[in-house]
Amino acid sequence: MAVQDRRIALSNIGVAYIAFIIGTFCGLLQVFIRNDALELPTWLDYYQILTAHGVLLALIYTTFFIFAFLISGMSKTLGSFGPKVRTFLWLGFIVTALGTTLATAMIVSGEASVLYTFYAPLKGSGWFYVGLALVIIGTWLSSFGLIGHYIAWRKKNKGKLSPLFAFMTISTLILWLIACLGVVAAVVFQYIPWAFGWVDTINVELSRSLFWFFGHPLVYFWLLPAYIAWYVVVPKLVGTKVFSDSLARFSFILFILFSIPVGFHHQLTEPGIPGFWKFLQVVLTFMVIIPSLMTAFSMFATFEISGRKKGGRGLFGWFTKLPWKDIRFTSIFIAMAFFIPGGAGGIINASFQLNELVHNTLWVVGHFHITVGAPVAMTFMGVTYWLIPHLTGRVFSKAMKKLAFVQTISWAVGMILMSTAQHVLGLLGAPRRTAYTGYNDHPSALEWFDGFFSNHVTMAVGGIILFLSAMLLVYIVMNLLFFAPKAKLENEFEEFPIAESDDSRTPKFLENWWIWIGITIALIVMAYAIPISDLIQHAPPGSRGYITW
Ligand code: HAS
Repeated sequence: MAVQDRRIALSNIGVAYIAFIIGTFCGLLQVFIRNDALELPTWLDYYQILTAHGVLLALIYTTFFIFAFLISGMSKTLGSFGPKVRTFLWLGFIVTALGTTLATAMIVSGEASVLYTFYAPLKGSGWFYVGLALVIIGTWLSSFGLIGHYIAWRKKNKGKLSPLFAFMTISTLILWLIACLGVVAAVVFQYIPWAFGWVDTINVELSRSLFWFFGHPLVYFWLLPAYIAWYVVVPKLVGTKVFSDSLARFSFILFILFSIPVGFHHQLTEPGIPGFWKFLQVVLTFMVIIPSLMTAFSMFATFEISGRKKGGRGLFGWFTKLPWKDIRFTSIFIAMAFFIPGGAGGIINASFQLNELVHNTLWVVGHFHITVGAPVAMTFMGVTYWLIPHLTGRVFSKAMKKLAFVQTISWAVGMILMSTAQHVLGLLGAPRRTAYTGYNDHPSALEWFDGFFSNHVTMAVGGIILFLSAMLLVYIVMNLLFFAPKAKLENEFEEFPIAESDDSRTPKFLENWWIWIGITIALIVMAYAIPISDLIQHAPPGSRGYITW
């Protein structure tokens, strides 16, 4: 990889980890506030911290890290970028960073306590939405840069399938660009005019529907780069090839098709959307589970093939032959293990009737901590351990590897404690997004907190362990970025692990993007055209539309 490309990737990683530090600190404050153990100064409130925690970790850490990973992988697999692509990537980075700074300043100053989902009827300063718009524009510029690089590669390699990493990157970016259309429409045509006072009202239900048009595929924008590491990096770490090139590519295509027309599964309890459209989108949600099941199948097959090749016998003997002492593998394996209950929880959420039980409770908070907070975040951590030394040319020393193990295990323990407490409390009825102090007026609600997992101490212990683990990660990141000695010997250089993938039998039409974009648009029109046009036509004139909660 050219030095100039490394610099772009490292700058993205730098901002990702600045957001990570502030975001995790807000998370620590969060558990104390919920436990009534911390009284905030008058200029700071629970919702300010909750918004900063969600925006900085779920939206900003992920986005910058994802681009760092995709930029590195594209430069690695398709060759170094040309000057035009680099200009796009730098511009994208700068605009996203400017947007992040503006949006964070608004949150910290108390002008945008609208939570990371930021939809109406909550209202923030207009500048907060301008900041978000800049974040999206910045990611588009970076996406165009990477897509341009890919197009140039395909022109030079006519008739060839692109390397798996590049194929998966382009799928992720297509998904992202289409998904953003919903939130861009809401921010530009609804939130900004409303927040700056140019119009008096907003159609609340329309704005929420446009948000979730974006909000659900957003979670796959986080997940797919983690899946890239699972499909492309993990087989190399366990000493084998990609299990099936066509399965891997097809699973990513299914994500493009089915991750967008499903946003109503976040709005099942809301009025204004007829049951038929909700039901249709629930069915499509069950379709988007399939590529994850294919991924689970492919991962188990990869592990078994590798373990048996190394002499593992019997039904489960191969399991013991996996490279458990390699932190690059172990961290990602634990991440995968979290996705088994995480995915099962998602299926519960998506089931129309069961959603009634869990919606707007702490269960949902538990769900996203064991999806984005563990499978995705722990994969990014596992990637961090080798990606930074690969980019800086520094040594990932034995001492740091040991610390990385402590970091990984402690993150997993903290996440198990905290998310189990959140799931249990949610089932008992504890609402999400509610400062704990409110419970004092409802003595019967206090009984929720008497359980083994569902007590204050478990949640706080989980939260504290997570924070300590996060600080350990920051220490390792700083070491790998600035302080570790430069690698000199051949075996000290950290590799970018990319497994071989046999595409000789992969059908070429899988890489004909126009087919998949066409079907995606058809599915979106089928799932959204009528309910959205109804929402536009039937919003009571001059009112705020449908008030929901
Ligand atoms: Fe979700 C709410 C449905 C996946 C994130 N989700 C959320 C929210 C977030 C989020 C952030 O239908 C909250 C939004 C808010 O603030 O309001 N979710 C699903 C479904 C899936 C799903 C069906 N979610 C995710 C992923 C996320 C994420 C991934 C982040 C990255 N979710 C919902 C619904 C709601 C929701 C409703 C709304 C709830 C409400 O009412 O508000 C599926 O994609 C899940 C499919 C996954 C699987 C698992 C496959 C397992 C694998 C691991 C294999 C393991 C191996 C290791 C190989 C079927 C691939 C072996 C290890 C051993 C130990 C043996």
